[in-house]
Amino acid sequence: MRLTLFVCLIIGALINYAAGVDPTNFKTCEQSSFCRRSRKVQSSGSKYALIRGTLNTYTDSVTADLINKENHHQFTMKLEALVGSTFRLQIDEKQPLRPRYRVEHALKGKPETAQIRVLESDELTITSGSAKAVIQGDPFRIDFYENDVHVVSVNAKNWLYFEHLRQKAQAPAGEAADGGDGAQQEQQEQNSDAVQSPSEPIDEPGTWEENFKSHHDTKPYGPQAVALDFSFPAAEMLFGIPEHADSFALKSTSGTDPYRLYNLDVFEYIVDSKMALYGSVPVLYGHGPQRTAGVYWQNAAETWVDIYTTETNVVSSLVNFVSGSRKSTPPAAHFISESGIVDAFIMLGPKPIDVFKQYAALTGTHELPQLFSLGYHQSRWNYNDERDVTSVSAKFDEYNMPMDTMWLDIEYTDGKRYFTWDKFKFPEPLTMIKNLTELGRHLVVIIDPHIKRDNAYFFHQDCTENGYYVKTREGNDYEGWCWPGSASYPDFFNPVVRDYYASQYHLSKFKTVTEDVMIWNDMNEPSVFNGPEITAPKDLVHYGNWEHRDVHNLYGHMHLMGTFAGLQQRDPNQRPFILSRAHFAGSQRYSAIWTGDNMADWTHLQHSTKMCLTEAVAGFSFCGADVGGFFGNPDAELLERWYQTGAFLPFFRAHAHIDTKRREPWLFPERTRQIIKSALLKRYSYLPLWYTSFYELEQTGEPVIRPLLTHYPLDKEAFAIDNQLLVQQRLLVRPVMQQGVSKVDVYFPAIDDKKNGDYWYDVDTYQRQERAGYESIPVDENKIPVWQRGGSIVPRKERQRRSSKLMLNDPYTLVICLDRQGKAAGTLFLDDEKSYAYRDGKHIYVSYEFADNQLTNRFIGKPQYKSEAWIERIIIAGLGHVPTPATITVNGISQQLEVEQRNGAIVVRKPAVKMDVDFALKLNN
Ligand code: NBV
Repeated sequence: MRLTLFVCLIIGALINYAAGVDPTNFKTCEQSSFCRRSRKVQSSGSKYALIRGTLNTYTDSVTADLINKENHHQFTMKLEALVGSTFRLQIDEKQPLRPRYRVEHALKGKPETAQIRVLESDELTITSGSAKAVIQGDPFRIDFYENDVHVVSVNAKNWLYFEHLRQKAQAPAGEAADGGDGAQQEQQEQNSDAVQSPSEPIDEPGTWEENFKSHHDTKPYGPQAVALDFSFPAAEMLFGIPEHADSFALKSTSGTDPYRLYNLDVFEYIVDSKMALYGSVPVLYGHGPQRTAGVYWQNAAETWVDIYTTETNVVSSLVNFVSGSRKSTPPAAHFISESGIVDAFIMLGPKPIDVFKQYAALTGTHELPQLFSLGYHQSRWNYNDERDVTSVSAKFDEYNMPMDTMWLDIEYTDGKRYFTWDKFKFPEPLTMIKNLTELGRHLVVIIDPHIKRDNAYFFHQDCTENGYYVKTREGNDYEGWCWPGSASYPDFFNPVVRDYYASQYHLSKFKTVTEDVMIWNDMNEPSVFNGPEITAPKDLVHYGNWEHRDVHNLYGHMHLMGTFAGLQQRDPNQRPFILSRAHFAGSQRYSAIWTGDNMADWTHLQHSTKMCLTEAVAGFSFCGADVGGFFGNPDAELLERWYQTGAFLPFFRAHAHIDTKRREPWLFPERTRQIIKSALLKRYSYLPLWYTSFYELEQTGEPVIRPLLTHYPLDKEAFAIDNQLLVQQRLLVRPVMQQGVSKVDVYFPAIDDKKNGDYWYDVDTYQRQERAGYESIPVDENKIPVWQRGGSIVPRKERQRRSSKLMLNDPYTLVICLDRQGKAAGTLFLDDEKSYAYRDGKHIYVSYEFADNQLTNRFIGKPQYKSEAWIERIIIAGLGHVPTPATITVNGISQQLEVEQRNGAIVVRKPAVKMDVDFALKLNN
């Protein structure tokens, strides 16, 4: 019986995978009763006011009580100032029937608070540095200012909505308490009092229990939604709230469903969609030419976000037109969550980079990854056995293509029992791993969170005996279906379970790997084949007696915490590499992410840059998409273009579904092989830039890849561009992502409103673009359109190796592209590429500057890492003359160097200066 069910589920799953997403497997806002209820407020407004005389003022915060004027329920409101122009607003019930869930573990620590000054008049004005909040009592509203410019309003639309916990008044009308689909429900709604205020307790269908398809949600605590609106008066567009397969600029949700944040395993997801995907990061930004601000809505329950954009607001434009007013309704977002409290961080900018850093100050950054993880990863579901792994690795050598990491998907395990190996296919994993390691390569193995319910499996025994699994309402171990068949799910919210889980990664336990084997955590939304919306039921119970409903979007995050701790404990001096599918705010501290099960078509390729740009501004710089597309078989052209695009996204991995044709590069004709090889080599030549960028991300919170608006905030044309990206402020990348094109339109952004642009140098030819605006750029099949910004210096390594590890001591090339003033600057970071020694200063961090025909270096901190590397070549573009010779001075001794011309640049050959030495290189006029 069980076996039949399992086979049906697997077949069902595979059919689903083959047939594409079935949207009816996932709820719409209408089918989600809290979303429906909370959204209704948009037409009627709500009535919350501060209660006079309840104000308390502290050195860094104010508190006051709030009342719902319709039902008289009371709430506490706390507004706290944080360092770095950020406020935190928390609203909770004053006396809830039971505590409401407050998100833990997303912030990197307790945020540092800042002193405030309070001025009480009709309104309450709270100032902290250049940040100011003005609280209005009735109706409750807060306006936030940065340097006296109004940037964010809270509750300006009066959509605050807080369902207080209450006793169920009476049994819900009829048995059909159904929040799901069906005419019956609609009828019941029509019968209900149409003018009834949505802030009154109403027992409409779905309030106290809810059905979706065959699933029943018992909702033991009843309705408990929270919702609030945020307006951005200085903004013209909104972006953020990954993960959606949609454009970078958020679209209006008028007439559509809101964007949904609910970690889900969506098969063959569709693009241009607001449907939820694997990750949920509730951070949203509003950007306009003068100001950028953001809101981090810290809530881990299912969340929907309605978006109001300026452009689509036809009514307000008409009103403005008629009244002659130039003011339009500012863009706004309405966050709606199923449970928890209001916990919102309002980040006031003023510039895009400031607000990204403010968010990073709250939730942290990825730590400096090991260099190998920035190289190229070769994966598929599955490499079948040891021979397969070894021979794929050998083929990369045979074809002289660099590759750093081989991946093993679920089939390496013994019957999907994680931490075990299939002994027939992989009889000698340690030997296989050693062979890879000796070649300078790594192995990553998958470890999913579902645990096979097999009494002979040690992990299941331990979890059962110790009560480590997530529980049903009745207190039993929850049992769902996933790859192993019947499976249970460790409750990673329990610190004891996390410790246990972490210890499984220790080599004393997981004996068949080495400390160099890294981890891929998949299916951690969690994915449950027979669960509602392919995930866990909301009425499951976690550690601390919290419902799954409260914490759903954090499950993967807690899983990652366990894995990260395990890898750090396994080898305290090696930086862990983890790839995760599910993620929440703060998961970037533990893992890289990828965009899940995309498809081998051009629109999915196009969405790889859109999605990773959004992830990057939400903290996840370490983002990539399956190169080639997971489902389906890419033709040669698509595969080539996908490699070229992937080479300029931070996480660069080819991966494919088990049913796809093998697609390792050598299986394609010579021409394709060459194109892929040159994309790989290009990636490896830029590793020093990627590495330095990740170091700087960790130090400053500045994303590695960035949307154009980051550095061109004034240029409205650039705001929504998401087929181009910046790598720091140094490269502009516009991958070719359309079929059969011989040219692409590239937008060179303007630095001011007079349409002046930076200089941009084509990295292959050094041909210079001097004006802002669109240019049509010819592209052949080999071309990856990439420019280096005039004014920047980029470190590269140009020797071809089998893997990044073998490049450790290879010499550097510095590429200097001059700006209009003949100047340039840039940094380089290097260390042992693997350990935490850099945190004790064992690194070289150097800033190069070019001005007045002279290149100099300056060390940031004392260089304390002994590197064998040296500078082999200096390329200077934009000089306008060929200076022969150049003179280098090291330790007071000068030497003349050869200079030659290469394309539009000059090359100074063999300065041969070590990386930790001061030097000056003078060019003749
Ligand atoms: O483990 C198998 C796959 C994996 O290859 C893919 O990358 C994940 O996103 N996994 C999902 C489970 C099933 C996918 C159909």
